[in-house]
Amino acid sequence: MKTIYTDQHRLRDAQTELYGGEMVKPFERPSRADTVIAAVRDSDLGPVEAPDEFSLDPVLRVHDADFVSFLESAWGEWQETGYKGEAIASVWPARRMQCRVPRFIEGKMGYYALAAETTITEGTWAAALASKDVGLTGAKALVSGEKGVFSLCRPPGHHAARDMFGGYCFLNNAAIAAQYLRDQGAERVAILDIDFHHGNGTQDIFYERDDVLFCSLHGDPEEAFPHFLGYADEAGLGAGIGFNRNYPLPRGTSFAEWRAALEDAMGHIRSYAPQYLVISLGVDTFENDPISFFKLTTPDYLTTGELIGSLDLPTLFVLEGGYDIDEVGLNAVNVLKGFEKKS
Ligand code: SP5
Ligand code: ZN
Repeated sequence: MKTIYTDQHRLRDAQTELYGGEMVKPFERPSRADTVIAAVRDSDLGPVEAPDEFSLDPVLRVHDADFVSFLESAWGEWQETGYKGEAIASVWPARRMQCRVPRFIEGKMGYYALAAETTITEGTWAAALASKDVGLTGAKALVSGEKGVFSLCRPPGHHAARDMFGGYCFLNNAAIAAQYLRDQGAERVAILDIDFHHGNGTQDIFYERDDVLFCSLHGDPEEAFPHFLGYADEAGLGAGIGFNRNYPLPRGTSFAEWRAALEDAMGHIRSYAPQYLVISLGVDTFENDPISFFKLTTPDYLTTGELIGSLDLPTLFVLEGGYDIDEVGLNAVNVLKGFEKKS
């Protein structure tokens, strides 16, 4: 299978993340993608290709225009204040306050942020744009008849909602790609999110729709980020009822338990009979991941890829999380290898 990749991801190089009350070096750092592309090149997976450039049109199909303008200008506006640090949200429209966009950047940061760990920096917007191009180029290759494509996206995307960034995400690469597939003529697209964290952004974008099925396996939001979405009773709204499925799983979840949830989700995907499948591929389910609590091992990712391949659907893999820098490449590539073996 082809891998779509660009070095432009390095433009996202934040120096700070708010973690446990400290400012630490971000877990979501450039070396993640460097490790993954090295593992792809070391494998016999197939060619690495550069992305095409797309306009903002496919982005505006899933994100609000004011949010997109905010992302574009936020770093410049933050710099104009004279603040010395990276742009960070510190105040929110909390309960019983006014949910409107203030003029000053500090207010805008809180309006558009869903979490404070993710700063905006020089180069963040350029990297986010390149990352969505990586996703869209993969989708385009599927439309041209490829069976499986790996979009090595960085920064990741699944936490980015219609009008919110956070969880290391700015533009929702998987959602943008899925919408593009719809706009190219597919009637039904399924998104299966296997990142450790709930794909709150993707759920938000498609929650009221029946043309995109969203299934997510993740750490129980009672205990895991993003805490305020991802519960099992979130089934969709309006036309979307029944087309959103969450599988919150407890601390210490083993592969056997995780696999049972995966197979249940796969059953729903099979009955939905989509033309395309988009996988939000996070490997922060790994036993040694520094910020997560599942217990998957490196060989489990091969099995995961085989299971996904057994759906026998044109499949786009979009990279999301995975923070054990030493193993993130091998684990991600194992999913892809497993898929190729089976499909
Ligand atoms: C794309 C993606 O994987 N985003 C994840 C963003 C998570 N950010 C907040 C992490 C807070 C982690 N708290 C973990 C406590 C572990 N001892
Ligand atoms: Zn994650």
